[in-house]
Amino acid sequence: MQTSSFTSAQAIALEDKYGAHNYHPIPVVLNRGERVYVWDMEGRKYFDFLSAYSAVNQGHCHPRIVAAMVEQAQKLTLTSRAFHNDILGKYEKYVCEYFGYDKVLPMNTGVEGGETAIKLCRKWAYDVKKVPANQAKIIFAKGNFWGRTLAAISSSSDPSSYEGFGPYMPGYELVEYNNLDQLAKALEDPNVAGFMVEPIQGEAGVVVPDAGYLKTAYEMCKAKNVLFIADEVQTGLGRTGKLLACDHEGFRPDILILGKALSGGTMPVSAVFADDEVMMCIHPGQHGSTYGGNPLACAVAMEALKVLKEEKLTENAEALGVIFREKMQELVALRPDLVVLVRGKGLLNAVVIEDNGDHHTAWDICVELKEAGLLAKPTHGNIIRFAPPLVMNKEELLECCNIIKKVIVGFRKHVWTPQEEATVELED
Ligand code: IF1
Repeated sequence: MQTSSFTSAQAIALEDKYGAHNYHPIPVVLNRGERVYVWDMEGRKYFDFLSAYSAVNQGHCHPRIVAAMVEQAQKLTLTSRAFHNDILGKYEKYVCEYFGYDKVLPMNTGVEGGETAIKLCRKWAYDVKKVPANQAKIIFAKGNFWGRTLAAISSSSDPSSYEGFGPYMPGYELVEYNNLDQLAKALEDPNVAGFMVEPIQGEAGVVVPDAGYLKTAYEMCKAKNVLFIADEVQTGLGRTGKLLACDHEGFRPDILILGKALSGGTMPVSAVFADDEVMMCIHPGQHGSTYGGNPLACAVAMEALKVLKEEKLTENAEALGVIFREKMQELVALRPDLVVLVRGKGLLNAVVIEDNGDHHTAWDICVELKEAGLLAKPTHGNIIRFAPPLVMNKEELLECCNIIKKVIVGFRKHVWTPQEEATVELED
């Protein structure tokens, strides 16, 4: 029973008055999470099908991760990198062996991971590849998303990300995602240092490239002495049914960026991996972060990775993903007017909604899903991303599929009033 008199409406009003309006959340105020569930302030329980954008792969408030966090927090939380601490080296050894790289560079957020990867790649281009000073180029795929910094939005092809924030970072080139001809053309330039890509484009709407695209792109980069940089901030750590999404195609990126679920959703922890040839291009004073590699992050991330392995979450994601897509495919048959297609890998999936361009339908479905006890959020107007924590079991997944089915089958489109139009901002 909820005894507090502070209501969801009041919590939302406070955010509205005192917080920047850079988000438009689904109107639900959460105050507790456990495994695949979250609860709102009124005590209603929901299945979480966003997992904080895949940061909570291990489930909300995983007891082992929370325990590791509390234990370390009572001993030592932060030293900065001006001094050594007794856990950083152990963490670095653990993760390098876990992912199969010579070295790791610890950071905090995913976007810092991307920035770090690009700095590393440029430095390698000048020191090793011998690209003339300030001429290094990084290729990105259209539709990419790797965060909100100026360097990140400079590579974006989405106006809502970049418009109004120029001037932009030079030295970038965009090619179509899933287009090897365009990549081949771009790779002709001898000053190209790297190709940075998401194995599945998350923000773009869980866009899965053709089988073989990534591996071939990697081989093409190899042939041109260009570094393949995999942004696995969202796709990594079991989410797609393999430890890394690149594992589906059996190759190891030259630079690997991880974040989000590296800490099981408890705090920002990111990491960039490379072998010595690349990582040893960075020297003291050239890169870092006050919090990067902090003892608390190290303890939490090690436990988060142990949980992932010991609870076989990757295997679970693979198995449940097959069932989920099968069930969603049934909805395509049941409501062809509403459900266009389902795509994804493991437990990173999206359902594309037919909305005749109104861009309200997916939002309305998500609001109905919320009312039915399941939280998901639309992206790009008509795509609903479904990404539950990987600790979900089959019974729970089937229960969730039934909730989605009930909502979709019973859904009736309605035309928005001008007032609804004015109050709901549909961007992510
Ligand atoms: C927001 C989406 C997800 C990412 C990849 C790096 C980062 C992200 C592949 C940066 C971040 C986020 C951030 C979040 C929305 C979001 C997102 F909706 F845009 F598409 F996950 F699906 N690389 N993704 O997906 O990591 O610095 O945020 O830790 O609100 O901006 P970060």
